[in-house]
Amino acid sequence: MLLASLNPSAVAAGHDLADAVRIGGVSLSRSDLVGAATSVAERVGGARRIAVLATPTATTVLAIAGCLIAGVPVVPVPADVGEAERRHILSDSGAQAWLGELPEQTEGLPHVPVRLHARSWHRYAEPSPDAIAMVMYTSGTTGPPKGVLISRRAIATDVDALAAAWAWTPDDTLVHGLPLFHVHGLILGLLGSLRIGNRLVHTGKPSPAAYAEAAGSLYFGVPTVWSRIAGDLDAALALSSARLLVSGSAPLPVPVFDRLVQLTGHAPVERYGSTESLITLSTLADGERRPGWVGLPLAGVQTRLTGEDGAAVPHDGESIGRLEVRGPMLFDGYLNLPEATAAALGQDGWYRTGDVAVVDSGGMHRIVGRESVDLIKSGGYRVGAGEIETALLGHEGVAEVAVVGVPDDDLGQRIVAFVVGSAEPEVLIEFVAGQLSAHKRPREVRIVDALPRNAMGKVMKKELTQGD
Ligand code: MLC
Ligand code: AMP
Repeated sequence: MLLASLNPSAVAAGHDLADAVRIGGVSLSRSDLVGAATSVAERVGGARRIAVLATPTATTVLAIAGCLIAGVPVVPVPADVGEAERRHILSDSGAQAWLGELPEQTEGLPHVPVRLHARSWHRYAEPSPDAIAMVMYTSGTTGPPKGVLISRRAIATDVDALAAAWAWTPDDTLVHGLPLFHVHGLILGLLGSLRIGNRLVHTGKPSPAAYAEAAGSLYFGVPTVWSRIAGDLDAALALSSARLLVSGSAPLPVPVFDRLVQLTGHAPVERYGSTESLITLSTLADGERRPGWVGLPLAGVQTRLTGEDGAAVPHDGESIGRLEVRGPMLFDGYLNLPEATAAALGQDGWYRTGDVAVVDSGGMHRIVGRESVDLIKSGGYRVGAGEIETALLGHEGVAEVAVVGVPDDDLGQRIVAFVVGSAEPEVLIEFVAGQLSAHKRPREVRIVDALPRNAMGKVMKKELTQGD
């Protein structure tokens, strides 16, 4: 079973857990989860795809678990989604209804409510591991977000490999406050917990105070979260009683790693992955944790580095190459995009991550950066420059635009838009927040007279950020 801890026979035989999931002020026992999620399954069974507005609530947890019990692919929609992105996700995915929380605009789709107190004890057959569990939208360098097809097998094998790497067991209490519409918070945080059977405390937002108060054994965070905790003495001290602190989704700065060691007594475990590959590399609970390095391949994962000419790059700890990964946790392609799928995923099963890396002779990996300046990581969110540029060009006060990621102590990268035009910066920031999603809004808009272009007319983005 994908959600192994929700096995109705085991729960009936006394393997209940009173506070299996705590979220949004609601505590769900394991039998609440089985009964209410199976009742959801009965109402969506047979649907082709279902959209879930992934707010951090018990409703979202039951909606997603219910779809997975019924074998209906879920389309998680960002909780802060804007108009254009919502329309794109719904039309591209062909979702047939909203399940659970409702957005401001339903785009004409019917709504299936989730009833927290409904119960069903129907037994569903486990769907095939090949079946798609989820269509998760993620940014590329150009165009609108792509729907990544994630199978049940990918989720199960990834969670199991991480459990082995981190000694993650039902005895853990996992704490995190990450969004439930991306791999980190949803697949690892929520589905991982429902598979392994540990307690999950979702803090709503990943604030240092909420993490400190939750008294967990296992904590997940993006580097922005760890950097904020490292700057909050009380919160950091409270985490010293934890078992394992795990960082991922973006590079963890070495000074933050060092500060966490100093204040909490724990060297954080770092792991690396993506929406397309799930998590493929990690340092180990009982192994070396090296600042600036993201670890070894998980069980079943192979990696390789290739040079500009396609030749293999040696694993000598210094030579830089394009990172490719292969393993059972990889995606099944992008929905409706055979060309983009072929460009990213070879016939031989290797996924071109778009990251450049070095590997040492012991198999330890360090991520050096991204191949393209047009994929930005801000607060752990992946944001395509092209997507924001297209949105801004839709505003009448914008004639030309270039979007870049500028180094930022808190967010890793800060989204900055350089605009030629007459619009006010604040108006443009709100415009993007309303069209795409609040987390994709530029934090800064700089109005300029012209953009630096090369002889071909292409904007020279590196020149734009030289002073930052
Ligand atoms: C919100 N705000 C706005 C706004 N919307 N201001 C102006 N205009 C708008 N439209 C305000 C909010 O009210 C809030 O104020 C403030 O801006 C900051 O809000 P925010 O943007 O939500 O929070 P911020 O502090 O910037 O977020 C940091 C963060 C967040 C770390 C909490 O970036 C985050 O949750 N990141 C996680 C991303 C993630 O999970 N990535 C995983 C991808 S999977 P106030 O007053 O309320 O503070 C992946 C695979 C892998 O990568 O390897 O894991
Ligand atoms: P996403 O699809 O949002 O999961 O983003 C995937 C990208 O996040 C990867 O291709 C990397 O660029 C980046 N990433 C994830 N984890 C790490 C990490 N531990 N260190 C550096 N970059 C990371």
